[in-house]
Amino acid sequence: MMATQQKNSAYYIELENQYGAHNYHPIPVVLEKGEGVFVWDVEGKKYYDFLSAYSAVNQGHCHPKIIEAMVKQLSKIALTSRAFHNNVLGEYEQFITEFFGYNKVLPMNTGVEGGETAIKLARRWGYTIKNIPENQAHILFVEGNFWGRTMAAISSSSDPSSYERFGPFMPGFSLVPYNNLPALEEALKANPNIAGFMFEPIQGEAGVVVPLEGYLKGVRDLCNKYKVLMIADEVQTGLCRTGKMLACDHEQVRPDILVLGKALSGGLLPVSAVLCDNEIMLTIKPGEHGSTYGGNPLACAVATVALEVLREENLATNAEAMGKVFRNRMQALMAKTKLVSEVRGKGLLNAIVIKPFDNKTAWDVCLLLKENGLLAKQTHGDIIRFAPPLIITEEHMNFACDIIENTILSL
Ligand code: IF1
Repeated sequence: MMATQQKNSAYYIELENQYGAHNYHPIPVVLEKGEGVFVWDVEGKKYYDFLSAYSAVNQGHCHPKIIEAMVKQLSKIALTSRAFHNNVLGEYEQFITEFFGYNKVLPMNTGVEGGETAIKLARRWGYTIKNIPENQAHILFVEGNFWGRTMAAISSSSDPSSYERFGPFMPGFSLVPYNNLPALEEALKANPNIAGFMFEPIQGEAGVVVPLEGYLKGVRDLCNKYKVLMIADEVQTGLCRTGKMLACDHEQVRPDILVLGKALSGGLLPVSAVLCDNEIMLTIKPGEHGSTYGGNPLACAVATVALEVLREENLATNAEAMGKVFRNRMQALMAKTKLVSEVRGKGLLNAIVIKPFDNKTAWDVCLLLKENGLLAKQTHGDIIRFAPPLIITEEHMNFACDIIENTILSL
């Protein structure tokens, strides 16, 4: 009798290696269950989830209220396509546009589709309203940006690992330094055909790069001055992650186009949204943009409750408070070790910078954190991003910081 293969972590990792693309290098842990701030692997080991699926699980894993809304809608209808109307989309569109204060929403699925949609809207607005000559519309991005993996997204990237050997690239894109208003103004002054400026209010993938106080306001003023659409990619920073409903709220700035994703569904399915006012949104006519699943009844039902949960549970306030607890603990840790050279972030989007030591790196720290019951992932070599679900309590935040502190001091 063949010994039955024990379905442990090694079994699942080998299957992925054998049959899946090798487009990731995951931390070697195989998750089976998630609830709130915790996840469990197939051996039943429990971990703090300090990545939150890159900020898609702000409300905590499998939030009961969002699951309930999902199951209820699933018992009726999940997908109608936009060839027909349905009884969920309109009420969701009214809800989300009032929630964020815009005239209209264009519903999509992934964050990168949201970015693509925002760029198409900006270009179309450029031709229709700003009278930019056909095919001359230009979009400005910032160095260090990350908004996904499509050809347009990597065409705007400054990271060779994102774009190398995937050319040729989308024309009409160029980069300015992040967090640099004079450089932005110079670029805006130099080209009358710029339709939009797309950026993250805090750069996530770049390693939680927080711009100086006043940058968002400065961008807003320059976009007004040069009649360029301010496009805020809040796919990762939005939905209470940085301690406000939107990261732009820290400076009371209203982008012309707002891109949301990730936690818009509480981590249950891909849901993204692009919000803007009529002058921009109505430049796209019927049949000129869309997607099979965009605005499907299931996504709308889930996103409505996912947004309600953010408000009802005051997750922005909690993110602000727990982020302070985290950064205070990490500042105290910095004083005890030379391995941590910087702590930065806002709300519960934070990162520490690890000084390499006896050829160990941030990756090795993440492996040890996993052994000690906390999951996090490094970015760009020496930076570890820490982003737990926003429901985390002070007690659990301190337990988690104990794990981080003990792990780093053990090195
Ligand atoms: C992966 C990174 C984070 C994003 C911002 C748009 C998108 C993303 C600011 C696109 C997506 C994801 C992609 C995901 C890992 C994660 C990530 F490490 F890749 F860069 F969060 F920092 N704007 N970020 O961060 O949204 O199309 O993925 O829904 O594995 O590639 P998407």
